[in-house]
Amino acid sequence: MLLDGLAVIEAARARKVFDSRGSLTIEVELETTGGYGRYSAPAGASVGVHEAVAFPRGGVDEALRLFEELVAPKLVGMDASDQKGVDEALKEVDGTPNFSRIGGSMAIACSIAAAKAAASSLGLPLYRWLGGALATTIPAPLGNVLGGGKHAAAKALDIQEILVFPLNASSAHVALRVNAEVHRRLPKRIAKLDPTFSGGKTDEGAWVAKLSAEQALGIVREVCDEVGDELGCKVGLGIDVAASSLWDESSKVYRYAGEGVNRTPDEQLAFIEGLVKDFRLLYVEDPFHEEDYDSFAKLTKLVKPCLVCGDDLFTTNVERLRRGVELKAANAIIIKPNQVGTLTDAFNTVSLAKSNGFIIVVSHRSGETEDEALAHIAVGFSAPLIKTGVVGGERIAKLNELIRIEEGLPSASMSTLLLD
Ligand code: 2PG
Ligand code: MG
Repeated sequence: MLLDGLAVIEAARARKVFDSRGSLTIEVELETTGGYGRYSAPAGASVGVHEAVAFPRGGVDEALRLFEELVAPKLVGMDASDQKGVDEALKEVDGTPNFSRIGGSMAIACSIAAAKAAASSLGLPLYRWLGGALATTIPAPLGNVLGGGKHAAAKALDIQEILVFPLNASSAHVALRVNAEVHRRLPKRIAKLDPTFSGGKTDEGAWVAKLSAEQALGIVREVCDEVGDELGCKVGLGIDVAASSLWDESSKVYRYAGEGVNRTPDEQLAFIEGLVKDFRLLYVEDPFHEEDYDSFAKLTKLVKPCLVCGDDLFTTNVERLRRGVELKAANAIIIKPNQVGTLTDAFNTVSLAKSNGFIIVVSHRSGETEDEALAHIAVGFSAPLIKTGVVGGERIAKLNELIRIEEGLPSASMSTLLLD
């Protein structure tokens, strides 16, 4: 939809800002005739090899130089409401298959800033601009409460994230409260099992403790059941193994350094299947490394109705998802717009996922900015789940936005899932 000249980009600016890890990132702002949009790019730590390259050689400074030289002149004069056109222009300027010239961070900052500028030009909230009348579902928050892997500074849990999510919350407010309560009650339980626990947190605000996977899942399961009973809401439990970070390609084993255990792919399959059964897991992300579609398929078949979700496996990439659909390698997919660099590409992947019955999980990165747009993207894409942590300003920015979106949307209903 073109907005009668209201969304013509009149000025484009980019600058260096900081993310939640204190690392440099790119922020872009676009001024249109009748509106304005700004977005700053997040960054991963456990990065999939098939993701868009975050920055060109030469880093943030080179990205900024290319913005001035190539990107801004191309964007100025375009219509921000022509999202496809803007995203194609970014690809054209870049000229590589993975944004290695201008950087995926620059690309996604421009792409989402354009969507925000278009929404603002038309006087619409971003979720409405992206999703139209269909955008009525508030996603359930999937939040990381206990973690380790590449998100912890010290040796901790080998599995990157233990995640909780409300299954039948009556409102966004209740949903957020459920996750916050689980997070709040964990330290006491952790301290009983790990005397060295001193309240440390991962990059995403999850507690860091020296526990085995079974110990960690045991206490989180207990707390989920307790909080669920008190707040009248069933609480689902899940994990993000981020198994590519554990995989040792030369010896073909998963190395659990914290536990001092190595697992072959078959042992890994049996281990994860056991965790799903023992702890009633309803969500398992990246249980195998990013090339092992076959093991993903075996697990998906074995643990139904548990969601088996591909993050590094798919990297929000439509071709990798197509292969996953053919091989029945998963039944859920993480959608991280910065993995592909444009909203259009993320949307194309979402469409393929939905038409094949995959659950989409719109997700933050471990290095985040204070931007709230992810909440709008999740609602706009009608995602049943949004993965964006539980605590910390950059996580809360998205979570609180869900409360505001719900308030402004009389037809809103909270997503409920996996109740049968
Ligand atoms: C993940 C993410 C977010 P990162 O693996 O799902 O939790 O981590 O941004 O480091 O890839
Ligand atoms: Mg992941």
